[in-house]
Amino acid sequence: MKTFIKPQLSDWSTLTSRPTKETQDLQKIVLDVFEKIQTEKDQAIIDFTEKFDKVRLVSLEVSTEEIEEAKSLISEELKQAIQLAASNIEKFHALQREDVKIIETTKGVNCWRESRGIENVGIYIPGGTAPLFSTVLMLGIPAKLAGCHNIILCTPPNQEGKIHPAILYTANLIGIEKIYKVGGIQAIGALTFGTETIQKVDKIFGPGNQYVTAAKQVAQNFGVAIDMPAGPSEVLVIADETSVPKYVAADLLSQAEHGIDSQVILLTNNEQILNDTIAKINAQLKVLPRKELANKALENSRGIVLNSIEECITFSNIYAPEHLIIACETVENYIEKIINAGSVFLGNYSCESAGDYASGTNHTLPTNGYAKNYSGVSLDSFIKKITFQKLTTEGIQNIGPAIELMAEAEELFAHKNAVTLRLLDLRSKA
Ligand code: HSO
Ligand code: ZN
Repeated sequence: MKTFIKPQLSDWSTLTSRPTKETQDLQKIVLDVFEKIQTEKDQAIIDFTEKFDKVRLVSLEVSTEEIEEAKSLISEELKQAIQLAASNIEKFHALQREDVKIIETTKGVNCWRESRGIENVGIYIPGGTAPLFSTVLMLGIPAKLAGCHNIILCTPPNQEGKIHPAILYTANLIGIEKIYKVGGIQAIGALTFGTETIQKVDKIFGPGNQYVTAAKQVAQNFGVAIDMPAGPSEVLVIADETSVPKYVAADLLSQAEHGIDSQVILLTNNEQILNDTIAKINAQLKVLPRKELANKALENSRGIVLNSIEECITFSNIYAPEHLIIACETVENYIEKIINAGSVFLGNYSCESAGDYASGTNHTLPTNGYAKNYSGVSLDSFIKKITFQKLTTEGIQNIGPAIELMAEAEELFAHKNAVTLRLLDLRSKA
């Protein structure tokens, strides 16, 4: 971790920047895979899975026997932990439902909005170094609550053609019935165009590597929506003399262990806290199984001493972190000053892991500065809101003349006529 003591304001733009990464232009690769999927469908999926995942599948769909086997492979303790997390995530997201509110904008003119679940949604769960079954909860539970009709889960198989049992157990627990063994670009292609087995969807959710990210971007050109632009995971911790350095170190490392491109930032008004935290990071790092990954991530990371906690918040608002931890005992004064952050953790006991797994909030959050203009995944991500209106005779009489005038001024006479014809009828009836 690079350290900076009271840097000049002129250095802030560099200090709040993300590490620049050479991103390969993957568009061409994605388009080639997509084209083959459009013409050869399931066969293309099976061939790409053999090429990229090194396994020739007989069936793309996960069978009930495989689900049953997965259930038998998960310990009772882990099942209960997943159930606790699921229950909290459900409680938090169920609260996001909104009542229909009807407003009579003018006498006889009633307007309201109603929510409808997006009919077909795709959930992508990466395989690879960590089987993120917690993400199944974070995406599947709001999708279910929103009333999405078809929830399609895609996740890559290992070389034995299997899916991690915790992913299958979790998906089954929350009632996801359509699970397919497909990952990478080919998964996003299948969800975008549909195949004989895998249904086309309207919106694709979930994290993934650079291929998945590129494929989700391209999928948008084919009429599919995506959850949000993706980038490496990040945390910014603000600490003062009331913080506990070993907790701060553990929180920074929990984000650093996600991958070599993760970024962690420590801001403090106290140089001693910075030094103590770095010492704790070094000690804790030694025994982490993913220490190589975490160490690489720390090379991109910064520990910065600023003049005050207020200044730390200002810095954080410019950086717009995915996760913001304010590890100070008195945090209430700072809450309203937070403008840009994906999810905020307050005090010494609110570790990011709580939100990653089990407190109830969603862990699919905007990275890479997108917390300035995007929210994390919520129930809203899985619904559309449709506006309704009903005008009575009194309603059209009340606002009709204004509409006629406006339509005429825009030189749209058919618009004007739609009102005039009705008003004439009403006048003749009167
Ligand atoms: N911190 C990750 C989510 C996660 N952590 C899943 C553990 N499992 C991105 O917000
Ligand atoms: Zn995490």
